[in-house]
Amino acid sequence: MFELPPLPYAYDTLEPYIDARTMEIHYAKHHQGYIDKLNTALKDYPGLQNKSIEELLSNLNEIPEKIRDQVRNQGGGHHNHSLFWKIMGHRKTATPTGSILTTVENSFGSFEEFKMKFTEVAINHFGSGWAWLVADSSNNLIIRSTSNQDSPISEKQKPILELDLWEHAYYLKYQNKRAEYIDAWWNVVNWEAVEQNMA
Ligand code: MN3
Repeated sequence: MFELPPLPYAYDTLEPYIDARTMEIHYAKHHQGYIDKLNTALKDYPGLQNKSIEELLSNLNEIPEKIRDQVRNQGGGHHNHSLFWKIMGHRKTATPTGSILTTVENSFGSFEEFKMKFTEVAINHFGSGWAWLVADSSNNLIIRSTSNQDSPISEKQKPILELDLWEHAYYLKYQNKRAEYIDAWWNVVNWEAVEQNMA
């Protein structure tokens, strides 16, 4: 059965940009909730319980139709949040350096250009979902968003950087002001973790 992975830092580590209360509810309640519901969906499918979350989401067509939506939504919720915690943390560098910076510059012109485009996609995404930097199968970098808890890995894209756009990620501190949340979030991106995702 799937379990909540440890949060790699304390609830208040991302203060003041992301507040401790939001982190606690988001991690201990929302993420745990996706895992509980995923486990419930897989209860009668021991063959699927042995698969990794990546395997399940990469092959949604092979999931029995009866639980496919649950695996897509709850499994996606589990996987997306697991990735999201990792790409945040105490920031060591204000902007990416080294190979990730070069790759971003090659794909988007400059880091500022990349940041602007990603922010625009995140602000303009309608409703709940995620903003992403992904690599496609030819290793092209793409900025996109997905709805609900849909994962790019279901479309053979590799997640590199992601931002939770659900109101539960920011409502306590920012209410309806998604743009302010996004602006603050750039301060807690852990570029070393993002670079590892790119490798
Ligand atoms: Mn969330």
